[in-house]
Amino acid sequence: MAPKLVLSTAAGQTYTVSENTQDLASIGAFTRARSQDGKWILYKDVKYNRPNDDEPATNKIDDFRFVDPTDGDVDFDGVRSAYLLPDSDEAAVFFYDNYYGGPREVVVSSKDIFDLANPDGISSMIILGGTFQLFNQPNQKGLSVTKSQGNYATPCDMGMPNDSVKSVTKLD
Ligand SMILES: [Ca+2]
Repeated sequence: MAPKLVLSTAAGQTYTVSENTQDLASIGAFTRARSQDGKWILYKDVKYNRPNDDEPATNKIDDFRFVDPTDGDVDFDGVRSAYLLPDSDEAAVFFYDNYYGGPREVVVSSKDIFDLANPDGISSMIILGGTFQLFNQPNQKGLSVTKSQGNYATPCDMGMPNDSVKSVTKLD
């Protein structure tokens, strides 16, 4: 089955997305979502809660929510962007803002993840499976922590100071 997220307006109009969509606000005012396949993240603002590229967002815990097929219809007032998590139990997703906001990078092995094009660094992550070691220097060097499958919404949850992760490696 292909990933599918069905969005509804308060008036009952629906719109279906099957891939990452950074601007739903220009399409309609969506207040409800249902995943027919795939695990998605809904955001209250466009571009995964970072409407201005140069400004890291000040996301709060209620500015996003996860939705998967077991949730059924989910009320969420203002679905303005949606992200489909990779269908993998081997990957991790690193986010540049708290609470899974902003630009993101999917990592499946060892990689330097700090990107100079971004004005800041990693602030949250989701490990879909396996164990990853995070380093505060490029090329898997420097201070590190090791984390396994789970959702890490803040730098505190990740065990690394904000914006300090520079490289990662997958351990298993
Ligand atoms: Ca950041």
